[in-house]
Amino acid sequence: MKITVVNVYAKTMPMASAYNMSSAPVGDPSTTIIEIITDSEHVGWGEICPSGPLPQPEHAGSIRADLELLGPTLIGTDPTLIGEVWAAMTGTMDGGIGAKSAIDIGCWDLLGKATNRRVCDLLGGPLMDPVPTYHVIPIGTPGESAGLAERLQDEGITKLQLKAGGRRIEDDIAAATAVAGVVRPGVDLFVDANRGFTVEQAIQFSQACTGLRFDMEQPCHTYDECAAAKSSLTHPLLLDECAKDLATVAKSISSGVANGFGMKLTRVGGLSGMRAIRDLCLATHTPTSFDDSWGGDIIAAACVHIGSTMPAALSRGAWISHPYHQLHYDEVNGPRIEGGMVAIPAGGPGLGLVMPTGCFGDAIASYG
Ligand code: 0XW
Ligand code: MG
Repeated sequence: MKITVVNVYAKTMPMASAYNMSSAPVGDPSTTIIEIITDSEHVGWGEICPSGPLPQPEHAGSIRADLELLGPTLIGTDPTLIGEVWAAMTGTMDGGIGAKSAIDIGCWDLLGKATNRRVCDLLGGPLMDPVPTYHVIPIGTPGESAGLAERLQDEGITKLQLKAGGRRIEDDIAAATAVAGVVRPGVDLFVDANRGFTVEQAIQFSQACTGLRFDMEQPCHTYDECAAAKSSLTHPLLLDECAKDLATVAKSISSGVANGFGMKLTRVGGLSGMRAIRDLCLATHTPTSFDDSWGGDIIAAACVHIGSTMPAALSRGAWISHPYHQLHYDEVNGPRIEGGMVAIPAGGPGLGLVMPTGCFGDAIASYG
């Protein structure tokens, strides 16, 4: 199989409900869709959608600029030889991990279609189907947050992420206390400041909430700041944004800094990079989630496929943004939350999605 054309599409994802976090509210993100056309009957789909230009280094414009370099490089390569595709990409540019990750996802989709296997099967096989997910409680008042936590648990959600940061620490302490007070047995709670706390604030927050059952996710901006806070925290520490690569993940585990991860596929190399982190977490009994920043059915399907291959005891869930935009590309097979769980897309091999013709309009760029 050879890649003949790479098409790039842009699609705005209007918000269906408010979603704010310490760096900024999420406002109608623009997703980038990659269509990989080959000299066979198979087409592969990849996607990356930052939630905005503040919560992570990459944004729609930088990703599309990276694809201007990477797209031509892919022409003539065999997408089912994913290591060779990565060699071609890393031989083209040092950066661009987001665009490279989205291309990686499209290649796994094609490998599945070429071998008539689902992506989860190619990754070792699903240990769960459906897969647990977690739901975000945006930054709000204690009453709003506790009320949403109650409703979500009534809907079967068993993992809750409370957003924090970007306001008075007392307000975050009050919200966390209110939510922790309504979390039921068997439900996991974690408080994600998205890098919004200083070291001092992280320590103050944790010590003020001592005795409340939750994990703290990415409280401070950098790895070093989180490491500095760690010994003074009275809660397990999860790393997300600063866990930029396998080396950092390995270091954070071996040093005892990280008790788990919130992991985004397109920060670490797509399904290929996430597979390596999954395997390291398996080997060290370290829980991780399988997420991305935002996006539609394609990135959601990738998260659910690889999330299904993690034993439940080490799974922090596969997060999808569907509840906040309510959009599907594939109305039949697109991932959705039912009873706190997401089923593996069953539309066929690869990612299991059937993309309607022309569903993304005209390409904004085409290579090949
Ligand atoms: C909940 N997420 C995976 C989606 C949003 O982009 C924020 C992110 C996180 O946990 O940081
Ligand atoms: Mg996070």
